[in-house]
Amino acid sequence: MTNNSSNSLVKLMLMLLAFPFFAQKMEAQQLSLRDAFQDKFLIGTAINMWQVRQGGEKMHNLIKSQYSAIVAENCMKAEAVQPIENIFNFKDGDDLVEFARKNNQVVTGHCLIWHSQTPTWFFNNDKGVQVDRETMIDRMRKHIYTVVGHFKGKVKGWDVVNEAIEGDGSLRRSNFYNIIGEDYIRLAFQFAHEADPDAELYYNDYSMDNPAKREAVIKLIRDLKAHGLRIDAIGMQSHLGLDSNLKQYEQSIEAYAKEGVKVMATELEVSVLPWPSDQQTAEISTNFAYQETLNPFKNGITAEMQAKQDKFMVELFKIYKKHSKDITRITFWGVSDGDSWKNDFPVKGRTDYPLPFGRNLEAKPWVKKIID
Ligand code: 9MR
Repeated sequence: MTNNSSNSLVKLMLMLLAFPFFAQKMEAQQLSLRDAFQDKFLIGTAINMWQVRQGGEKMHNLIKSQYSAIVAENCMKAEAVQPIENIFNFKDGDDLVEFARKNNQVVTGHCLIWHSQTPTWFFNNDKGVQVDRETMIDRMRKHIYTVVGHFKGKVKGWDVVNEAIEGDGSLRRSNFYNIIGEDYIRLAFQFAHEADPDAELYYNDYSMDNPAKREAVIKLIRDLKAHGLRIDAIGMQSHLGLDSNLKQYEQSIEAYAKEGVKVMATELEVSVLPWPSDQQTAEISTNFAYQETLNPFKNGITAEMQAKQDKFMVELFKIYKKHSKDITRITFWGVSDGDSWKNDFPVKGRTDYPLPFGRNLEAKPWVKKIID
C-alpha cells in the first residue's frame, strides 16, 4: 500500500469513528425550538427562582438554547414585589431579567392586577376593613407605576389584568371589581401605559376557547379601544388537556386577531391526566381529593398516551403556524414536567407530563416533530 492510500484509509476510519459524535451534535443543535420558530413568533418558558439560581448548567443551557422569551412564574406578582404596603422587593425580578438578558431573551411582565397572589393589605385598612374606591385606585396606581417603572425598558410587555372574566362571560367579582367597579380594568391599562409608554399591554386569561369568554374578551378589547387605551395582545393562557377543543381554540385566535390585536399562547401545557369533573378550568382555587385512578402514570407515561400527546401537539402547532402572522409568542408554563404546577393541580400529588421536556430534561418526541 502506498503512503497516500494508507493516509486516506486512516482519514476514512477517523471520519467513521467520529460520525456518531457529530451526528449527535448536529441533532442536538437542530433540536431547538428557538431557532425553528425564529421567523414566526417568540417561543418562551416560565421560570422560577430556583431555576434561575440553582437550576444548574444543563437546565440553563436548555433554557438558553430552546427559548427566545422568558416570563416569571411567580416573582413579579403583587405578593412578591409588594408584600407589605410601600415595601417593594425587586431582587428576584432583577435576577430573572439579568438571566434573560445574558441569554438574549425577551422578558414578559406577569402580572399586574390579579385576584390571586395579591396580598390582603391591598384591599383593607389597618383595622382589616375594606378600603374605599379612591384608596383602592391610589394603591393600584402606585403599585403599577412602581413595578412597571422599575422594569421600564427591560420588559417588553405586561399582563396588565389577569383572569378578570368568568366562564359565563361576566366580570369576576374580585376585590378589584367589588371595590372600584368595572372601570378598574380601564384604570389598570391607563396606569400601565402612563408608567411605560413603550411597553406592550396584554389581557391574559384561561379557558379562552370558551365562546362566552371569547365574546366577553372581544367586548373588553372594544371597550379599551373606545376609551383610547392601548391594548396590544390577548394572552390565551392555554392550560390544555388532550380533550381540549382545538376548533374553538382556533376560532378564538381568529376572533381576537380580527379585533386588530395580536394573539399569544402565554401559559401553554397539555396535561395527559384525567380531569376529575366535566368542567375544566385553571382557576387556582379548584381542588379535588387524590385517588389512585386519577394518577395513572405515576411510574411513567405509556407509549400510547405519549403518542396521543404527540398528535395533539402537532395539531396545535399546525394551528399556530397557520396563524403565525397574528401570533407574537408561544410560551410554555414551565421548563420540565417535574417543575410543572400541573403535578398538584387540580389534584395534589399526581405525576403529569405536560411540557416539552421531561423530568431528566429529555425532549418529548413531539418537540422534534414540531421542529421538523
Ligand atoms: O405556576 C404558578 C404556581 O407556581 C403558583 O403556585 C400559582 C399560584 O397562584 O400560580 C401559578 O401560575 C398561574 C399564573 O400566574 C396565572 N394563570 C394560572 C397559573 C397556574 O395557576
